[in-house]
Amino acid sequence: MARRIMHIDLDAFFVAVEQVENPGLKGKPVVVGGSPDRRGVVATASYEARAFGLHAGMPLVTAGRLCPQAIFIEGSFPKYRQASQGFMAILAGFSPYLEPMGLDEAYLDVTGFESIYGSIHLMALEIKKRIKDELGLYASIGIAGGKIVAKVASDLSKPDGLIEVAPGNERAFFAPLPAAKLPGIGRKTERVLKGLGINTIGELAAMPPSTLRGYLGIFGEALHRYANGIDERSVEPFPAGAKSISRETTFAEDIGDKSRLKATLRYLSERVGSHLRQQDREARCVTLKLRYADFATITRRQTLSQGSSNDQTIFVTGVGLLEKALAQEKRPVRLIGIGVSNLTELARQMDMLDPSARRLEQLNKAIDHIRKKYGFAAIQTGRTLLLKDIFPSWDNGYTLNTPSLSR
Ligand code: DCP
Ligand code: CA
Ligand code: CA
Repeated sequence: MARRIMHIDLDAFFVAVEQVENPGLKGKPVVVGGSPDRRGVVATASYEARAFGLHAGMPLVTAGRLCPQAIFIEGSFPKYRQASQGFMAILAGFSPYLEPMGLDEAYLDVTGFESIYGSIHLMALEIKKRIKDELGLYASIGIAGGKIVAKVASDLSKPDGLIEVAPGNERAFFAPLPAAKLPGIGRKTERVLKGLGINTIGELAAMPPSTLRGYLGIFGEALHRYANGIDERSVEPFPAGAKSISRETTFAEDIGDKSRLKATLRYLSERVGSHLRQQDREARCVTLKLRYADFATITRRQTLSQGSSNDQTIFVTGVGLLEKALAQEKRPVRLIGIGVSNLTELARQMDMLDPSARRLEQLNKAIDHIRKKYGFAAIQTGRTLLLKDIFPSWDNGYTLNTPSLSR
C-alpha cells in the first residue's frame, strides 16, 4: 500500500493563541516578541502584519518601524505549551503514528486510514475542524507519500489550507517550485544552486547527484533525492520520554591529565546537548560519572537553577563537579561520563526574549545544523580538538569505547 503522510502546522501559532484569549486582536497586525523599543526579535507576526514585511526573527525595532500600528505583545510560553498539548492530543486521537516536530507541527502517518474517514482528504478536513472547534486555532495540512513533500505542501497551503499531492505526483508537484522552498536550503545553499543555474526544484532534480555532491557534500545527494520527491523517512512516534540522557567512554589507558579529561568531557557534553535539543527538551540536573582503575565508580550531581540544553552549561557544570572530585581523589580515571536528568519540554521561545540566551541557542542550533549535514566531527570546539590525540575520529564523531553510546 502506498504510504500517506500528513504534515500539520498551525498558522501564526503564538499570535493565534493570543487572539483566542483576546478576540479583539483578530484581523489586526499583531506581533509576539515584545515591545519595539526592546532588544529582541519577532517570534511571530500575524498574517496582517506579514503584509508589511514583518517576519519571525526580525528585530523588534525594525518591525516597529515598518508597521508602527502593529500591536506588540510580550507573549507567555506556558500558554503556548498548553495549546500545543491540546493540539497534539487531538492529532494523537487520529493516528498513533504521530511525530511532533516542535510545538506547532507534526507528522502523522495515515496510511490506510481512508477506510475510516472515507478518504484521507476528508480525514484532514475533520482534523482541521476539531482544531478550530476545540482550540480556536487554524491548521494547514499537506498530504503526500513522504515527509518532505507533505511539509512543503502544508507550507504552500497556508493559511488555513489543505493540499493533497496524489500518489506518484510528488515530483511533478515539486518541479515548478523555487528551490528555496525545500526545507534545509538556506541562503548559502541557494546561492550555490543559483551559481549552477538552478532556480527551481525541478532543475535541482535534473542535476546529476555527483555534481551536487561535489558542490554540497553528502547533503547534495540527499537534496537530489528530496528534489525528486523521494523521502523514505518514516514517522517516528515521540519516544515516550527517556528520563535521562548520558554519554560516557572508557579510555584505552587510564588518564590523570586534567586537560584531556576536560576535552573528553566537552565532547560528551556536546553529544548530550545535541541529543537534548533534538528532542526539544531541557535538563535541570547534571551528573558526572568517574570510574577508577579498580572499577570504583563515583557519581556527582548538581541541580541547575533553570533548565538548559546548552552544551556550554552542561560542560561547565560537569567541569565544576570534576574539579571537586579530582581534589578529593587524585587517581587516574578509567571511565568518564556525563548525563542530564529531570528533563522538561524546551521553553525555547521564552529564552529568545533574553538576547544572551538567544545568541547561545542560535550558536548551538547552527552547530547542530552543520553537524547534521556534515557529521559530528565537522565542527570542533577549541577544547575537543585535544581529543584528536586520544580517539581516532570518524565521519560522525569519535569512536567511543561504548559504541552504543556513540551517537
Ligand atoms: N517561533 C519563534 N521564533 C522563530 C520562529 C518561530 O519564537 N524564529 C515560534 C513562534 C511561532 C511558532 O514558533 O508562532 C511556530 O513557528 P512557525 O515557523 O510554524 O511559524 P508560525 O506558526 O508563527 O507561522 P506559520 O506557520 O503560519 O507560517
Ligand atoms: Ca506554524
Ligand atoms: Ca511550525
